[in-house]
Amino acid sequence: MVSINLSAQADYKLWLQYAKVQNTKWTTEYQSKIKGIFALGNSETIQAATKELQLGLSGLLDTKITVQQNIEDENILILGSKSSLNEETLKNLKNELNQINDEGYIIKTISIKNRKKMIIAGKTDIGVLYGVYNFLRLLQTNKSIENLKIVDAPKINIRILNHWDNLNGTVERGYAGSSLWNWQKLPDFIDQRYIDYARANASIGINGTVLNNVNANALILTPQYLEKVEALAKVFRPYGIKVYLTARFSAPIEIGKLKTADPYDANVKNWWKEKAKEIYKRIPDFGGFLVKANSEGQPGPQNYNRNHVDGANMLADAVAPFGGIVMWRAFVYSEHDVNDRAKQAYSEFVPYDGQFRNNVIVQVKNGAIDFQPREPFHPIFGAMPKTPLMMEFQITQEYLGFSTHLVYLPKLYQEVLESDTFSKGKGSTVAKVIDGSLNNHKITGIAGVANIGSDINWTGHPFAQANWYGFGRLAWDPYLDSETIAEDWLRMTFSNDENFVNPVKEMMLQSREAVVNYMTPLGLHHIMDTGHHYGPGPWVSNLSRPEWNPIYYHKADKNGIGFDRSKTGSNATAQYAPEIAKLFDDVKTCPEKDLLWFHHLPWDYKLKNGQPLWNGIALKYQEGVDEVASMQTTWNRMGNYVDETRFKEVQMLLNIQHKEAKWWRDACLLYFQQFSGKELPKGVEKPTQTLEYFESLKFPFAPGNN
Ligand code: BDP
Repeated sequence: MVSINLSAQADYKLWLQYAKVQNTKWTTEYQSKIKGIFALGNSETIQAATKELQLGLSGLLDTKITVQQNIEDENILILGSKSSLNEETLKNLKNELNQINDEGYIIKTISIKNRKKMIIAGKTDIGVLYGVYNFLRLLQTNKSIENLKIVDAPKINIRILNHWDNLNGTVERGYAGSSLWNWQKLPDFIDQRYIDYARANASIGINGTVLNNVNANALILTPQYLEKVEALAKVFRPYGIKVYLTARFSAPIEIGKLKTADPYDANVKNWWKEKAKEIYKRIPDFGGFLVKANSEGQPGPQNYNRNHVDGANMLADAVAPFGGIVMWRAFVYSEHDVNDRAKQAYSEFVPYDGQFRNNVIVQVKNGAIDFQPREPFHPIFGAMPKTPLMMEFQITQEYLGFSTHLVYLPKLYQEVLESDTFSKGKGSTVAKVIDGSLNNHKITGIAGVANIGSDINWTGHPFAQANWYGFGRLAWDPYLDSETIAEDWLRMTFSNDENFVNPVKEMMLQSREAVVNYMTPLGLHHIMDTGHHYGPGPWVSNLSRPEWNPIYYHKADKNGIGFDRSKTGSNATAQYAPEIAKLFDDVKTCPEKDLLWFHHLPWDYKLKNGQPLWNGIALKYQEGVDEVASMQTTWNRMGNYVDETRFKEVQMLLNIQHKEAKWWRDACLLYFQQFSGKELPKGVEKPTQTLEYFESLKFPFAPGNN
C-alpha cells in the first residue's frame, strides 16, 4: 500500500524538533514553572530569542506560551542582557556575570519580590540567545529546571564553518546536494533556509561562516557578489554569525587589473586595503579572510618569491583597521619536495613561529596528511607556541564514506583534542593549544569543513546531522565528552526513550572505529581511490604527483607494509615533542592504532594479541564489516521510536554501508595478499569478486569532485 506521510519535515528540523514532551512528570514540572515569557530589550537578537522560545515551548509543552506584559508575574521566564536588567537583578547575578565572557550566559532561578522566576541573562543579547537554546535543550533532553543555576561561556572565540561552496552552486567534497547559497537569486531573495541555517548554528554556538571554497574564485570579491554576501550577513547577524570569505591571492590581477599580486608591491597592498574598506563599508562586522595559498596549485606569495608570513601579514594589515582577522591555512605540500608529505607543513611553517601579525591565526588540519579516518594529531600543534593556531576538522566525509556511511565524527574530534602534545610537559593537550590557554593566546579558533547542502535533511545522511551538531558543541567546549553530545543529539532529534537512546548511542560511538577498521586499520591511510576518494584504491600508482598515489602511503611489498616514519625512515616522529617522538618511534610503544602510520613491518610481525600482522590486518577488516552488521541489527530494532521516513532512510543507508564495507575489505585484502602471499585467516570471509574486478570499477561522476 502506498502511504503518504509528511515526516520528511522531521529531517529538515534537525535537532530543533521541539516535539511534545512525552513523559508527564516533566510536562507537569515544565508547565508549572513556565507561565510566560518576558523579554527585555527589542534588538533583532532578542526578538529572535523570544520567537525561538515561543516556538520551542509551544511544541514541547503543546500549549501556546504568551509574551507577558508584566515582569512581576510569578513563574515567568525573563530574557535580558546586562544593559536591560534592573539593579536588583544585576545584584543577584553579579557573581555569575563576572564568570562569563561576552558570549556567555546564565540561567538562574531567582526571586524578585518573593516571586520565583527564571532568568536567562548574558552580558550581550547574543549571550541571551545562546542561553535560550540551552534552556530549550534542557527541556528537549528531559532535564529538571528546578532551581537552576547554569553559568556557561564558550572557550574558543571563533567557532566557524568552512563551506567549500563554489559560485556555480557545486560543493567541493559536498555530498548533500548543491550549495545552500543561491547566488543567482541573492540579494533580493532570502530563502527561509538561510534563517534556519542561522538558527541551527546559533543553537550550538557557531558564530562564523566562510561562505565559499578555499579553492577560491576572486569574483566573490567583486561588488556584484559582495552585495549578495551583504544580504546573507544581514540574515545571520541577529544570530551572532559573522560572515568571512576566502581570498584568492591573485585577486588583484584577476579582478583588480594589476600586473602582479606580489605582497611587497605597493599597489597590491593598497588594492587589498581598498578592498577591505569596500567590504567593511557594506558589512561592518565582516570577520575576515580565509586563505589557501601555495597549496595544490592555488596562487600565493611564493609565486613572487615571498613567503607565507609576507602574504598573511599583507592581508592582515588590510583588515586590521576594521577588526578583521586572517585565517591562513597550513595545508601545504609540494610535488617538488621529496620529503615525506606528512613532514612538509611542519617544516615550512614552524620556522615562521612568532612572525605573523597578531590578527593572523594559522589554520591547521587535525592531522598531517588529510582528514583520514584516523591520523595522529598534527605535529604543528605542539610546535608553534608564539602563533595562535586554529583547528580545522572536516565534517563532510570526504574520506569516510561520503554521506552514505554512518560515522559519528565527534569521537574522532575528541581523540584529537585530547591528544597530548607534551609541548609544555604532560597535559599540553591539543584542546589547550587551540583554546589559547596553553600559550596564552587571545585569538582562538576552530573550523569545520561543512557537510551541509541543499538536501531536505541538510546533510544527506540523517546521522550526519550529528556531526554538524557535535562539531558545534565541541567548538563551544573542546573538553566535552562525545558521548554526552551523542546522547543530547539523539534525545533532541529522535526520542528520549531510554530503549532508543542507549543502544543507538552505543552504535554511534562504535561507528568511528568501524570505519577505521573496514577502510584503514592499524594506521593505514590514504588508500582511497584517487580524485573522488570514493571506495578503495590501494593499487593506484599512476598519478603524476607521487604523494597522490595510495602506494606512496602503504608501501606494501614482499617484505611488509606501512610507512616508516621512524628514525630509520622519514623521521617524521622527530617533529613531535621528545616524549611523543619516542613513543611513536619505538615499534614496541607505538600505539597499534597508529602502527603502520609510523612503521613498515614484515607480514609476520607479531601484534600484541599474538597474531601475525597479515592476520591482524585481515581480522580488522572483517571486524569493521561485522561492526556495520551489528549497527544494522541495532537500528532494525528501532522502528517504534522513529518516524517511518527517517527509519527507512537510515536502514537503506546502513545496507549500502555494509555492502561498501565488504567491498573495502575484499578489495584491500586481495590487493595486499599479492604481497603477503598468505591465506586469509580463519574468521575472515572469502571475497566474492576478483581483484581485477575491483580494480576495474570506475566512478567518473562520484559527487563532490569538481
Ligand atoms: C583535500 C581535498 C581538496 C581540498 C583540500 C584542501 O581533497 O578537495 O581542496 O583538501 O583542504 O582534502 O584544501
